[in-house]
Amino acid sequence: MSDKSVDCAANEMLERCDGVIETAFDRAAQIKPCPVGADSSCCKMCFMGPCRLVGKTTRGVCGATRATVAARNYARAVAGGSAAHSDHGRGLAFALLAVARGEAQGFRIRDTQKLYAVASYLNIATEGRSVNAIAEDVATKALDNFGQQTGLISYASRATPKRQQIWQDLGLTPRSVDREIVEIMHRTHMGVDQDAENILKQAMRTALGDGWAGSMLATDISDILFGTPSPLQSAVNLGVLKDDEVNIVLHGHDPALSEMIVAASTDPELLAYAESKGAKGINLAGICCTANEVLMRHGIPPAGNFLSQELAIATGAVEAMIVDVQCIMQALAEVAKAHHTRLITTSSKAMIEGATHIEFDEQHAYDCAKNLVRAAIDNYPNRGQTHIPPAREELVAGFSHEYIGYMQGGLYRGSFRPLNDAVIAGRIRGLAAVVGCNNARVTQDSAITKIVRELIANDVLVVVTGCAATGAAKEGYLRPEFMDKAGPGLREVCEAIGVPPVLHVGSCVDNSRILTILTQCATEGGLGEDISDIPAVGICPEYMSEKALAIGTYCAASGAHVLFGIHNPVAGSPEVTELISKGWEATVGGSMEFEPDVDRLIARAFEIIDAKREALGLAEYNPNRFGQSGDALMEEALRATQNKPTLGFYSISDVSAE
Ligand code: NFS
Repeated sequence: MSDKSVDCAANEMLERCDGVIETAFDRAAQIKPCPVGADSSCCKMCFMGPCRLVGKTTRGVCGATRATVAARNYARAVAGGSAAHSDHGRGLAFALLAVARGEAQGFRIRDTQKLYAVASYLNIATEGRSVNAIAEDVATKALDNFGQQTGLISYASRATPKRQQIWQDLGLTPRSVDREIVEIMHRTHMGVDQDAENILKQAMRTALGDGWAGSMLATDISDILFGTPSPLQSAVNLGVLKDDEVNIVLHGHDPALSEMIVAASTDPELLAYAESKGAKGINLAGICCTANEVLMRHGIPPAGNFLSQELAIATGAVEAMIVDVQCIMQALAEVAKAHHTRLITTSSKAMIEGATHIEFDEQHAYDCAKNLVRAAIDNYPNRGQTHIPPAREELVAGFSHEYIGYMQGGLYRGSFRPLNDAVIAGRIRGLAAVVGCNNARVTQDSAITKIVRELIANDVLVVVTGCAATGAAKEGYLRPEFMDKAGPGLREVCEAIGVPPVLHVGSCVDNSRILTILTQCATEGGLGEDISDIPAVGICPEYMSEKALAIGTYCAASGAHVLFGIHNPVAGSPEVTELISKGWEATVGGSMEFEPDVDRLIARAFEIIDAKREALGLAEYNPNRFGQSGDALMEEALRATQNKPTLGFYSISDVSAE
């Protein structure tokens, strides 16, 4: 296996690019990461430095200690990540406002049930009011959550009572998204907050503003505007590109733009236009989290995850890569230049030299989307030689938290009871979320896939989001047949409910769905009274972005134990490393740990889950306890006892009895 990727399509493309087109994989090999910066031992907060706190140097010019420097760097990364997610949420709140006022061309409210649910969370009256009036109030209240100067974020009330109390006691409930981010920037300015623990507390408060406001509102408003996901089939990997159609790759994060392009791609006028240029149709595919947004709601196939973005263009088959914000490599412009691909930026917040800028404007959203699609079609005749790797894997996605409740009992009896019961009985050992990026410093998707495999083989139900979801999907882990690789207890539960053992719950902002799922498990009963009691773990094996740190931090501050791979970004300060792990565990019940060794990370995940089981007084996990149950065995037993069905049934009920 290549040390660059476990994805055969990526490896095939990398071989073709070798010596011809430079990629992130090449640059990662050429550039050694700065060891001082990697450990957060570098302080650049003022211009007396940068101060490198290494060797005998333990303080900067101003006297800042290693702990202060590491905590400030950590907090600033969390602020950056929270700002990115939350600004995305803010954009959607403005889009909802425009829709409610009839000012957003092409958009409409797709899920009124969700609008009512969100209105009720936000204490907005619905009785006897028009959908648009409710939507306008929801949007306005959502916008208040970003910028209000007084009060607290609305969704804090969606957390368990125990969690709300912890936040209140520690002063962690966010006031508003922007205020917490600004306060981090203030506190980490030269000469303000010098106390590592206090700085890290503000990092948690800011991250909670991301998780329970910015991201959660982004998810909710996306569902209101574009529909709440439910399971659907699709495919993944570079093989989803088509040789005889106009290929448009949607890359970035904002679903508002991509939704309109999905609509425009089926416009008869544009389909006819594509045909007039010799193409058989218009084919959409996604990269990064935009891919997950349009996959979850429309089944548009992802062409790949973060590290596949350059490789998609290198196929020579992409007429346009349309990008908005976040996780977009500047190098795309160079790769596009070497092919016919038009790299099109669409946000005033994200321009790239060498790209064409066609700004997306909600008031003329559909016209904008049509222009973008037309630009791609116009480029089809310029296509030269192509090479599309045949790799293409089937998948099932679309597991919103609403659907996960629904699948456990239907419309009227949907609940988390079956899941909780399965955990209590030990059929399911625990829950894990495998999330986050690719990182060019490690083999693409290697840690993600190994962790998912090991978890489900040991009866841990896994939810995935973001690039981790795409990585798992590329290896076929989101196919129902992957059930075969699950431990017998997990397999039986999945077969009974009719779901795969690895559930794709969405994009990176949809990690907020995981907060909701865990809160629902906690309030369902039997697994304690808060996220911190549940046998669950969050894992981000191949992180590279500040957003990942923000996510990890809001999960920890919500009571979850979180494990990151790659490298400890605060390794320069053992004190800060301790504060965010054992320190946070003691105060908020959750923690952040960094473990670059994948096997040790997996062992630690099981250790955390099993310790939570023990604390709840649940039976110790025993893989053989239900080892003889499950549909496959039932069929086998029935076959073996064809002439003695009664005996067969007895033996089956014996072994599956709890
Ligand atoms: Ni999230 Fe990482 Fe980016 Fe999505 Fe992928 S890199 S933190 S998973 S696309 S945001």
